[in-house]
Amino acid sequence: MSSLSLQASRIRQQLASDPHRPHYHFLPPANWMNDPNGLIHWRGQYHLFYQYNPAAPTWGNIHWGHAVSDDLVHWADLPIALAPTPGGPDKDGCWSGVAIDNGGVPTLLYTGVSPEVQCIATGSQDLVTWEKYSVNPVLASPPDHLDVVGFRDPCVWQDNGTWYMTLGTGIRGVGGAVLLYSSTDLRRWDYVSVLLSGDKNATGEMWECPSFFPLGDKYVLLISVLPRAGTYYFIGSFDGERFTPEHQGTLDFGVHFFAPQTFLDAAGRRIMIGWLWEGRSEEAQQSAGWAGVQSLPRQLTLYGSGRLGIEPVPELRTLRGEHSHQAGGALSPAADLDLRNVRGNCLEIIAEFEPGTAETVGLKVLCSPDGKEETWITYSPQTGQLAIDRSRSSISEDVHRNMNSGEMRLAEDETLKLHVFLDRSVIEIFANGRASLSSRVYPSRSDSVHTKLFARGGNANLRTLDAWVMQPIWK
Ligand code: DQQ
Repeated sequence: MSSLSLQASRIRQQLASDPHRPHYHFLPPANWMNDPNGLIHWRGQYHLFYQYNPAAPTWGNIHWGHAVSDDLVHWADLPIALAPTPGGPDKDGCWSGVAIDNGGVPTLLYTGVSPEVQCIATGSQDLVTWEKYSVNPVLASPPDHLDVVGFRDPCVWQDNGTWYMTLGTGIRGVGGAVLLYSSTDLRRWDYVSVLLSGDKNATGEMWECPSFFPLGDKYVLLISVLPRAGTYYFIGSFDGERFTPEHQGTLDFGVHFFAPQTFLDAAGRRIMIGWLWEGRSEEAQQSAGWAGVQSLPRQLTLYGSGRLGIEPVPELRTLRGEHSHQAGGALSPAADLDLRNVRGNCLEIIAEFEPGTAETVGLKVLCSPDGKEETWITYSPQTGQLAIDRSRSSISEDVHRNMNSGEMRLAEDETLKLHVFLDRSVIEIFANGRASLSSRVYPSRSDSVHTKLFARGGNANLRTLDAWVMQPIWK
């Protein structure tokens, strides 16, 4: 083991007893992490770079952290990939960007601050050592004719020998937007167009971290909205200059999922990872010594008439430990069904319900025996709302309690299939392969490990439920 990984694993060990620290989601050994960056499947390994403050569990002093994985599940820490260069165009931070394969030369494009400019760095074949281009920045300012707020977060791809780059921005007074550039050599960039812009009253003043890619016979644009209010997707067509959305939706119904990036793996899967930010006070983050987690990798697909499918990658099954199965049965408002064999705070649960006449049906997780702490995952068949209710998740004063929800309608006779991952302070919920809701909760009691099923306002039916205790990804 190298001295770096020894040191990282020591720090991980020290923090491992923190009851809120996830066991099978990626996070750095300590301190602050935000956006995933530079996701790439390179020479058979998955690389994850990330926005990182190595000095404190608060945002600022932004470097690129780096981790590598053989299987998308277990990660090993690598040295910091990018650090601000004093006096350089990234002196105040190396902000978000991507990793690309430029004819065999690993290349990073990222935003240096301040002001926000685009920079480039090339790497060694193991992606561990990076050299910044001596004449950075490669793009110093937005087009003169646009009055923009923000100019950052390159997403770069090659098509027919031409490189394209999108940047997140906002047209002042109008709303969030994505700018499109092109280049033949990654170093000289020409402005092409406003790829898409939005209305500030509907989708915010600024769009961060645009991710633009083909999926099936369509194009997909992901954006993260500022002021921070979640992530949206658009599905549509692209004519080389403009993107015309045909369908749009909320990418994740929980507000904690932000700044996702995607990449294509060698098998041609479009895989997405997003940052799950904390839902507790800065003081609590300071005393924990860490903040920020990456979501589980999710595969994006197109289904039906151009809708977005979203599911956790199957590789996660390798973490499954002790299994329990619950046979089907009736659920009624008279009594919740306490799943005596499904206890813990590191679990995967797959449950299928017939909603019947119930107004709401779902699971209560991380429940204390006396019910003082519990988190409700609910579905309302009449309104199609999938929600998480965190109002009673913790008796601590210090946590976010608001409810998050989004609409996912079931077809007639379609059952509700919930796929839930609990990892201490992280909850990721997938529904029917086409909706996700990620959240953060901080139960304060060590006995908040019970799982129950409920129906309210009518009767529902559980078809079947399987649960597994999930293994940690670090030893
Ligand atoms: N985080 C980065 C920016 C990006 C924002 C800075 C999104 O590049 O716009 O840490 O969370």
